[in-house]
Order: sequence, then structure tokens, then C-alpha cells
Amino acid sequence: MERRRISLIGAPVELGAGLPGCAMGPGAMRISGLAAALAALGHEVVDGGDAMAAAVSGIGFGGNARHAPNIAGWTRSLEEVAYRTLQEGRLPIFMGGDHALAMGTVSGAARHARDIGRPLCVIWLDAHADFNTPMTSESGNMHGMPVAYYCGEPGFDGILGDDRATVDPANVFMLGIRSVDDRERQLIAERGVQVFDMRAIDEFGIAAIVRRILAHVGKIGAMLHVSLDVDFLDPAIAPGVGTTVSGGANLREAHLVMEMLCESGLTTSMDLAELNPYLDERGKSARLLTDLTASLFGRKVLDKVATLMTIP
Ligand code: 4U7
Ligand code: MN
Ligand code: MN
Ligand code: MN
Repeated sequence: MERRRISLIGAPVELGAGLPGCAMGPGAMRISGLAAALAALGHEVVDGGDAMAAAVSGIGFGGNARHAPNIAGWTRSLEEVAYRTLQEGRLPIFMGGDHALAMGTVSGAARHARDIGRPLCVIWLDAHADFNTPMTSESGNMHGMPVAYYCGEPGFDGILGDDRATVDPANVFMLGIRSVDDRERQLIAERGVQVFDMRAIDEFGIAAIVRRILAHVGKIGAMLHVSLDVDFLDPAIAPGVGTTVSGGANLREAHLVMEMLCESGLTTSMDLAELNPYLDERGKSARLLTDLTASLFGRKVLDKVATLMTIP
């Protein structure tokens, strides 16, 4: 893989989740050696430290959205960091922090893509669709809302300007989904989000799905944001998350997605979201996130593997 200029950015957002602990995520990712693992693969890596939420007052949209001013502040600051980092020609990896961070990171990537006249595609690796709005959410937890936000759903007034860049729901590809709320299910169907649930992964295999998605992204010349929620993974291999759902992606499936992303060379920005070190088992989930990220950026067992055709 070509040498990338990577910026690690801590995004210790935690009020979007129902449980505290995600604010410790960036610290755990640093301890697990993410920067060194990427540098060992030949990339230029800069740790930009942690971002901070902008101060926001007077935000209050109707409906059910807990800690809306805090999440609005995070959205504004992370949108700007994502935009600026991409403008400088660097690849940002956001170390979360709960998944509300993607309201900002994806919006900033979308603004950069709009500037340079390219579409933005998103690969959303998650047990959940995160397509609630303050009008549909039962929990009020804003980590269940980022996709609705960056796809431009109404109900989040005044966080970014009215001219904010959004993502076409048809360019959002969800993988690993296995827990969707009733009103969310209706909304993702109406908007045409491309959802590959666990059943689709079982039926077709994850490689066939990812191959098709990446071919599409390449064909339309899009930028590609990859957002990895820890609960995409089966809780047996990644227990460090507040919203576990059984039946998730296994180790081999997760690595395969990362290796295919690597070979495509298409990824332009990334989130590592929802790691809750307080719930983890001796750093197991943080280490796995580091290993998966290393796979995406070029770590391989062998340079050239045998193919079926090489067997005489
Ligand atoms: B995550 C939920 F109700 N849908 O809205 C909600 F099931 O970032 C869960 O994917 C949201 O972990 C999970 O609260 C958010 C719930
Ligand atoms: Mn999520
Ligand atoms: Mn989730
Ligand atoms: Mn979660």
C-alpha cells in the first residue's frame, strides 16, 4: 500500500451514549500502540492530541435528544478538524469516543468532498443503523443518530449552518446490522440506505458484499469514510462496548473487510467509535481495534499468498 500521511485525532465524546466510559477510548487506543503500528507499516503518523467540544449554548431542538448542546459542540469542532485535515491532504483517524462523533467527522468529510466535486461514500460497520432523529428516538441517546444527521434528516436545527454538506443515503453502506428500532427501520427503507444485515453476511459472505461496494465507490470516483463501531464485532471478541448485541462479525470477517479496504486503496478517513475501556477486558477490544486498523493500512501475514491457480 502507498505511504499515507495519517493524523490520529482523539474524540473523547461520551454524552451521546447511555453509559459513561467512552471518553477513555482515545487513551486506551494510544496505550494499545495504534500510532506505532501504523508507523511500522511505513506511514507518516502524527498524533494531533484530543479535540475539544466547542462551547455551545441555546441549542434545543424539540423531541428526545439528551445532552444536545454538548453533542452540537462536538459536531462543530470535529466537522472543522475533519475538513481541515482532509484539506491538508492528510487521512484523519478519529479515536472515539461514542458514535455521536460521526455527526461531525462525516459532515466535515462531506464538506471537503463537496469542495473538490467528488461524492462521499460511507461504510458503516455497526450492529445498529444509527438512523434515529430527536423525533424518533426512544432513548434520546445521540450516538443512535449520526447517520440520520449527516444524511440531512430534519430535527437537528442549528448545529451546523443550513448549507451544511450531507451524504446521499444511497451512498451509505451499512454492514453487520442486527438491531434496528421500528421507526428507524421505516426511515432507512424510505431513504434508500444500503443495508447489509448479519443475515446478508451469512447468506452471501462478507467478501462478496464488500467487493460490490468497493467496485461502486471506485466507479463513481468517491471519497470513502469508514466508520467502525466496536459493536459491529461479536461481543466474544470485543466486549469493551456499552451496547453489545450477540451474533456480530467474527475475527476473520472483520479482518477480511479491512484487508479488502486496504487493497482497494480507497479509504480517505476513518472513525474508531464506541470503545468503552471501563467495560473492556484487559485492553482486549482496544488491541483488536489497533490490529484491525493495521490490517486496513497494510499489515499482512504474507506479501503474496498462493492462489488456487498456483496448485499444479
Ligand atoms: B450505537 C438504539 F434503542 N437504537 O437509539 C438507540 F437500540 O452508536 C441504540 O450504534 C443505539 O452504538 C446504538 O438508543 C448506538 C437503541
Ligand atoms: Mn454506532
Ligand atoms: Mn452500535
Ligand atoms: Mn454502541
